[in-house]
Amino acid sequence: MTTTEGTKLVRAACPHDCPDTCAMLVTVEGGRATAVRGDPDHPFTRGGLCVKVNNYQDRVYSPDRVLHPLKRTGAKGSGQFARISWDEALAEIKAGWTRIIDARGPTAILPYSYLGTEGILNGLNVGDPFFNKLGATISERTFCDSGSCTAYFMTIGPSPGMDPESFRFSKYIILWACNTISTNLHHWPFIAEAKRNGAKLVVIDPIKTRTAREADWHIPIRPGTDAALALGLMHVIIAEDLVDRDYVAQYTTGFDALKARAADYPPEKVAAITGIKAEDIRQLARDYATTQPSVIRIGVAIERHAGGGQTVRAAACLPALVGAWRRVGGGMLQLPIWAFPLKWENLMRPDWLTPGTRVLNQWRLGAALTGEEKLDPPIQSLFVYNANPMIVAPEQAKIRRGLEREDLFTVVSEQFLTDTARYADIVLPATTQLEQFDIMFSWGHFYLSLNLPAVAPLGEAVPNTELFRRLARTMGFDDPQWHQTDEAMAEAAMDWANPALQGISLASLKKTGWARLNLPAADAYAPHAEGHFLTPSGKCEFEASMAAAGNFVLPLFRQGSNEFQDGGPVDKLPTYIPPNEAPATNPRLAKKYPLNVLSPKSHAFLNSCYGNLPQQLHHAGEQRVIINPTDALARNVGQGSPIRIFNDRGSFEAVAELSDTVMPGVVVAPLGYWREPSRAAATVNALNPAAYADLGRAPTFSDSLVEIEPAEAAAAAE
Ligand SMILES: Nc1nc2c(c(=O)[nH]1)N[C@H]1C(S)=C(S)[C@@H](COP(=O)(O)OP(=O)(O)OC[C@H]3O[C@@H](n4cnc5c(=O)[nH]c(N)nc54)[C@H](O)[C@@H]3O)O[C@H]1N2
Ligand SMILES: Nc1nc2c(c(=O)[nH]1)N[C@H]1C(S)=C(S)[C@@H](COP(=O)(O)OP(=O)(O)OC[C@H]3O[C@@H](n4cnc5c(=O)[nH]c(N)nc54)[C@H](O)[C@@H]3O)O[C@H]1N2
Ligand SMILES: [Mo]
Repeated sequence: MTTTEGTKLVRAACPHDCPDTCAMLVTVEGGRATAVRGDPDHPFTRGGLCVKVNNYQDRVYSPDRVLHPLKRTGAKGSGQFARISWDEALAEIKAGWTRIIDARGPTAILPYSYLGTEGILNGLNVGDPFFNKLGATISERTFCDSGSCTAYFMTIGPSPGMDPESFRFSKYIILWACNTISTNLHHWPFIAEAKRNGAKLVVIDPIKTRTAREADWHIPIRPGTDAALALGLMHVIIAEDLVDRDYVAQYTTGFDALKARAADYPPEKVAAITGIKAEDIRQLARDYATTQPSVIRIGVAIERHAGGGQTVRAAACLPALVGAWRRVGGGMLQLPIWAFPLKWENLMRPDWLTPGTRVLNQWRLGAALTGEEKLDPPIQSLFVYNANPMIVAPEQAKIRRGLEREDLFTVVSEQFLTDTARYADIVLPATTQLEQFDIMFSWGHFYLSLNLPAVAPLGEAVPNTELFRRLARTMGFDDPQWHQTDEAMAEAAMDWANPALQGISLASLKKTGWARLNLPAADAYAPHAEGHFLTPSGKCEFEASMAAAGNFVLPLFRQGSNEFQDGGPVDKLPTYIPPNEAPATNPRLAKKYPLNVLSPKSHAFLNSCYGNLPQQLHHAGEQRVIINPTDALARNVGQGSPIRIFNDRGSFEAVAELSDTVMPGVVVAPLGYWREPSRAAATVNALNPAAYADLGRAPTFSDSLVEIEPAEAAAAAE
């Protein structure tokens, strides 16, 4: 862009797995990036970056970056490595994999990845063509919103839903299991503007988060009981005749059946389940139904318990019931990502899948590696990129035991020696966003962005696209796929002829950096004012016709495969499935472990990214667990004192933060701290279960009971 002497400004886009996908401007002086800032002209980013990313250049130039291929020299996990060349690393991989494939076949190899970068080229699907071609076990990646997607598709279909910018026009906003100020910061100004214009903001969350503190009404709820609340709201809306009958008649299916279902959830019963007063449930239902346009923003956290999918089904029925979709600023926001016309088949190459190839869900990593899950052939090699399973996946102790296996050949592509990479046999160096080209969609706004490389790759780091080109060459694959440049891949990744991309091209993006999809403007966008839902019936399906075929996971979360196993029957109507682990449903377990642990996102980390970097660690402080003073007193736990948090799955240590921002019976351990430097070499996922939620194989992180004791007591007892 603008060039003064030796200085240039390069257009980039934040790579992180976050709804905001900020437009960034990178200052480069003498070939070195010296600053990043938000693009002030971008209508969503508006010039600001968050505490995680506003010093991104320090991530790029961190002395801890992995800049060369490494080979393990010490015990697994010791962090002892020696530098080797790329040729040596690739030769090791070829030898290891050839041996394994000859002996046990390619499904003995398991790829494991998620969204270290969200770029369309380097992100979710970058490894799929390679592993599909290789015939490795298919990795089912249901880390985030998979249950929500299945439920949303069953109810509304793959609709972008409301424009996040249209929140300016909302009069009643419900943030449901969503901590916007920490996890979707750039959406906040639109909500704040609505508030200034008189909108009411309600936050439904067991914790009084930064966002809940800004709300007109914070409603604490027992974790995992949200579907009961949604059904209770429907009960009141129907009983008090607050239904938009015309909208329901024209644009929905199954109202009578839904009415009968909702009849089972009178406010008093729902109060006993959720811990919310019956009068408050009535009030919320009346205000939500009558203050139009009203909108529900669901967070990803809403799916993280046994009934997570049906919870999203229930929430997605509410806007149609009250006719909220009729007006700009009304409806629901799940993931606007469905607005981006991608050519997924070019990204994933499902045509290279071998029918019947084994699928392994990523929550099962610990069980698979330890042999608890009987697999034939067993997993002999693990290839991790864009992910840090030791920190983000449940059953941490099992994962560690699995990664310690001497007979497991582990390769990790990383920017840093994470808790996972420390267990690798081979580590491959990965570039950061400032060193690579990518094109970015967003799951929080309607802008397509281009990320141009600002600086040359550091050391011998390579983008993921190049990583898989090299692996393909190593394994003898020579399809045109592996000869494409990144730009050619970007051309092939999008359906440029789609009306949503009219007037937008790679060439135009190179000039502007970003462009709003060709959709109606935010003040005119009411996608379902007259129905047009993207379900089989074209209506909002209270009674989901797709439920008859059972549960499913979107192919994009499973390398393009649409062969789903274990799809049991699904209730056609939204229903309340109680948590697996709660005092009301599992009193025996709750006697031993009375506290429900939540592990939401940290304000200063991005999942586990930045858990090792000084600015963000300084902001976050030591790993702490927030506990209500009543619960703390009963356990002899004082402010700032060291504690042990445990259940039958594992334990970790942290310091106690006493605060009535969490309801009694709930404790909070923010996600993202690294294991190795922690007090007892363990983090919160040591405690969390690998059980699936009801739909889309979503995780059950909010469905986990624990107990807490002073750490001294734990030490004395040993
Ligand atoms: N700062 C920061 N921002 C991020 C991320 C990050 O790590 N850090 N990660 C990004 C990613 S990958 C994602 S998916 C999004 C997630 O963004 P959010 O969906 O906002 O995720 P969380 O912070 O995990 O959870 C939000 C709130 O849900 C509440 N909650 C948990 N269980 C329940 C429940 O059963 N019912 C109700 N009503 N509330 C519940 C938690 O208390 C928490 O305050 O954030 C993205 N943005
Ligand atoms: N307890 C609990 N567990 C959770 C959650 C929770 O709320 N609570 N949230 C879940 C959710 S919503 C999500 S999305 C997942 C996130 O799971 P992950 O996507 O695994 O998240 P990160 O911890 O950020 O790990 C990404 C890794 O990729 C690396 N990386 C970044 N860019 C690149 C690149 O270009 N190339 C390569 N090769 N590597 C790169 C980063 O350094 C980082 O170590 O975690 C899930 N796990
Ligand atoms: Mo996520």
